[in-house]
Amino acid sequence: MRIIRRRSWELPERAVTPEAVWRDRRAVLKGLGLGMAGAVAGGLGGGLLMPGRAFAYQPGDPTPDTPWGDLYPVKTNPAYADPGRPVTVEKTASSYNNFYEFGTHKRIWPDAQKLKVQPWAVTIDGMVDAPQTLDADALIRRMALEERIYRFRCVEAWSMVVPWSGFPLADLVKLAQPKAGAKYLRMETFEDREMAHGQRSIWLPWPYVEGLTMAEATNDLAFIATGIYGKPLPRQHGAPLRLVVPWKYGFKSIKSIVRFTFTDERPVSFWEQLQDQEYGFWANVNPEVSHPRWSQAREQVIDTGEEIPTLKWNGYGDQVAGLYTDIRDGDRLFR
Ligand SMILES: Nc1nc2c(c(=O)[nH]1)N[C@H]1C(S)=C(S)[C@@H](COP(=O)(O)O)O[C@H]1N2
Ligand SMILES: [Mo]
Repeated sequence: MRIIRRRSWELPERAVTPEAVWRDRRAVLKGLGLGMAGAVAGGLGGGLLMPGRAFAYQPGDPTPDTPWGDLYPVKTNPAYADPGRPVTVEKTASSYNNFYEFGTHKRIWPDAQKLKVQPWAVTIDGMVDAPQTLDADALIRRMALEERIYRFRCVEAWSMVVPWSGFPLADLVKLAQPKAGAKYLRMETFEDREMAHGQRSIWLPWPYVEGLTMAEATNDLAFIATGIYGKPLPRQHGAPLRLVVPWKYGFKSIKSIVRFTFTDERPVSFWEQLQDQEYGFWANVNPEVSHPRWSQAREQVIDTGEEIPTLKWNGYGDQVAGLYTDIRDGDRLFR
């Protein structure tokens, strides 16, 4: 067993796990006659320990078993070449992840290697003229790929800067040909309790779901990442394709998507269903609107632990602030 020391920028899990989850977890464990001792053995402390097994793959290595690897690296879009901050060290970004399907801690990368990424069916359905199911490989090959370096701000007050490869979400919307009545895009992650042990947690509302308005989904910043650091997306980052919406808190950037559904009903997202007061639908970054349990004024850079001020819209206001001028949701726009 190797003990991973917690770095200064890593909040203890109990500080960031939604209270509702904790309450429910205790209730469930009590019901099962386990109590907290069982809970700890069952993995609440698992964030600090990693299996001693030797993994052939290590963070930063080429992504194993991804036949679409020949597509990368791709050309950087000059509009998104300068994030104004140093790019996060690749190994840091790919060994500190949030992916509840594989555990509630940040060291999920070894477990996430269980994710089978081929074949991977992607379904586009709902209020569209061109409903279709196609393999991720075919979808990715159809799209014009580019690289974009984005700032990324998690609701837990840490941040990174990474070069994503992929395509604008607007291009997928074009492919789908939504009907005039479609108002939202709902996205859903895979569901497979054998592959992803985190999905055996009955207190979490699987599958992971996220949603955007059509105006958000077709904004130029909204991006489907299929790669990172010039390689196909590693499993822990949400292979084979995940959303990136850098003006919103990180939980909106749903991983390992299997379904895009166009709808006239506002989707209820995974975190919203668990704890609506803390993790709402809009979740736009704003240093002036605190999370109910911590300030959002500053963020810790995951490489260095340096604390920097958080920017409204994560610094992307020129491109996105206009999307919200007619929405009267007050502070709810920022939570
Ligand atoms: N399916 C799924 N998508 C998810 C999550 C998750 O638990 N499951 N976590 C979210 C959160 S809270 C964050 S901060 C980012 C982390 O992305 P990264 O691990 O690639 O940095 O993924 C988001 N997408
Ligand atoms: Mo997050």
